[in-house]
Amino acid sequence: GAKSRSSSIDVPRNHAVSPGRRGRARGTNGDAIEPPMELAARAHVGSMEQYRSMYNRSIKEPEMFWSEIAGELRWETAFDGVDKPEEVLEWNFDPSKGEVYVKWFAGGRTNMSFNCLDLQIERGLGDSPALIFEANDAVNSRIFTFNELREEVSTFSKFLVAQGIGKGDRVIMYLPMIPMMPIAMLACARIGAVHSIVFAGYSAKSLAQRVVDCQAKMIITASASRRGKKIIPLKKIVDEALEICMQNDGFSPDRVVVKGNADTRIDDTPFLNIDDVPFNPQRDLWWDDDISQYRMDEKPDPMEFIDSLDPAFILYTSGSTGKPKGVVHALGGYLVYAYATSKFVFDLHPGEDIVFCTADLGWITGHSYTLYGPLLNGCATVLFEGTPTYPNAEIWWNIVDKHRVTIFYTSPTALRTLQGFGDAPVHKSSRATLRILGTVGEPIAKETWLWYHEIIGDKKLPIVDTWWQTETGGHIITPLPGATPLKPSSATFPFFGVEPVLLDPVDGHEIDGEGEGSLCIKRPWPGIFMDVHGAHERYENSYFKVFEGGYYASGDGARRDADGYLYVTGRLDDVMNVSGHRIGTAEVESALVQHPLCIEAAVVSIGHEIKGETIVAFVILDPLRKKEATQYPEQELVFKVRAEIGPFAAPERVIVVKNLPKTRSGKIMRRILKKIAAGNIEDLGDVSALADPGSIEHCIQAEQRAR
Ligand code: 6R9
Repeated sequence: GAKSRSSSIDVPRNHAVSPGRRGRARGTNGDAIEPPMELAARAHVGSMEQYRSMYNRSIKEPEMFWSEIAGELRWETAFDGVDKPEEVLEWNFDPSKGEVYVKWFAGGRTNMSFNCLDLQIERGLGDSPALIFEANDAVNSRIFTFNELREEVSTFSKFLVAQGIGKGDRVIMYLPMIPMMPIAMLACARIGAVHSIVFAGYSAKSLAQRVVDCQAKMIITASASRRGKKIIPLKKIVDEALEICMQNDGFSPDRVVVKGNADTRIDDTPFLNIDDVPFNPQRDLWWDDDISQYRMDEKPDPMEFIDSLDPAFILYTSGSTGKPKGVVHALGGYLVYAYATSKFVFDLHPGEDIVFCTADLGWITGHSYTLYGPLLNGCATVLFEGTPTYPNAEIWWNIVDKHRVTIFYTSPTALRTLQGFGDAPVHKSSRATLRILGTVGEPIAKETWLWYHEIIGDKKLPIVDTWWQTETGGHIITPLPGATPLKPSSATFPFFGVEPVLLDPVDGHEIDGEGEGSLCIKRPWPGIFMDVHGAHERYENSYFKVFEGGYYASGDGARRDADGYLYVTGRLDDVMNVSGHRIGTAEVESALVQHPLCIEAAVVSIGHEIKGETIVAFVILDPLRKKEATQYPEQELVFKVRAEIGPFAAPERVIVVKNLPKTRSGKIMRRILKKIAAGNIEDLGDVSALADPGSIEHCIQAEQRAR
């Protein structure tokens, strides 16, 4: 459709407050909270003026802007464009003009592991802490300096090479948050192998699907994971997954490497007897038995510089169709963007800051901000194996005090959980070393934002509400802690190089000024993903063909206020967000209908106090199978979803119905089911498209009966 392509940049120009002054700002920006003065004085970006001028340059001269930042890292071979800046970035976002592609820093050769470790050691940080491991049970804590971490990584990369893993080979990790995970990730990066982390809460079937999709040559796992008082037998799940791979696809990875974990009793914790871990000597290796011989190995370190456009990793994420997408990030762009966003958004100073990002390494937040971003900036990162409420709700704040954490980054869902325990557990800690708080994963309600600010931050600390996605590699819309006046629940303004627009969902025109629309991005930033693994048409269809004219469509909606502040409101498509986990309605529906009892399913999410959203499934049972059914088909269907996807995707309620509200063309009207599930039946909106109006009354009654 026709659209105005204004080149205006949505950053408020009339911001009347000088940086560093706290309290009330003048102008329309009434209640915005100014950055703390001491922070602004030392920050990489210390005022809105500085942000604006850097931002404008990043849009006018992106090649120069990003070349300079890339130059702060090590390139074995310089990327093209040192003399001709226009070669730094080549791209096309518009499928009507040809294939969609983005190429940053082509011709350059670099290495993630080298930049995270060797470069920092060269700069004199060898004896500084790099990885601070806090176990589920505190007696198992351990700190690795940059030197020590490089030693571990180098040893493990020698092992990988000896196992026949090389550049481009895919390695899946299904591991708890223990040091072996970052060590294995950095070792893969060191030799150019492509890691794909599968969050250890996924089921055997989900793991199998990913193993086959990326044709993994090796799987690295642990005997078990320990989460609070729970033991999860990971190796057993891996064996189940590989059984499924063999049966369905005749595929098997060459090797499974197993790290012994949770095999000792600590106080009254449960543990896993090592003899109970299934082990296949033809295929499996114990990490602890086989690594030691490489420690003393005289062979040279296998570190290899690789092309900027080679894949750094694959990470699977949910979309609006049933099959998860393997998001592929290119090395050069991802490296530069993880580095730059960490530097500016967390205001990192090498050798000084200590980052505690609570995200599991199985999610993108863990990749970019638990591991790579802090190390690339010469900062220590905290790796916490446990949960926020074990042994009690003080644990995170104890870790903050114990390790003198300066940057704390978590999700609204975790904050809501802790808020439920009241303020007392927080007040037992000082949190005096903290400088910056961050949030990510879902919209943060004003109430939670204020609790974070007042109780955790003692009203002194800025909160960076960072909006971004697996696909974007790093922060996209976010405050800068030393510059941006904050408004609760607003992710504020775009990061450098990002040009966001709000598009009208109906005709696709750009909405300028105050308004609400579909959040899209007009041009590439270095962290943008380069493909969907093995499915380039999905890359184009899901992200670049949603609107005409060459836009990256995020799938989220957003609102812009009169001061230009952006508020991300949530997904516009069929993707749900449960406790910060992305889950497609189609994924859950396809799990449900795989149960012989279920012939049709419609899944929606409704608001939930702690989880943000929770899942409700409407199902039609097979009348012919009713007799063989158990007494509790609803429960069986919940188990089915747990087994197919993982416990975090289980519906909170399953409601049995005889028919579903559909349009005449057969599309399920989830909008109506959502209201029925939430008990919101006064105003169901426009129901004129319904094929059978009686289905609504039927579903309402079924919902009420099921309560
Ligand atoms: C980084 C990450 C991405 C989806 C995204 C959006 C939601 C993330 C948010 C946010 C509002 C924020 N989301 N951060 N919504 N405010 N600050 O979470 O990646 O797992 O791919 O999820 O999460 O809906 O589209 P991912």
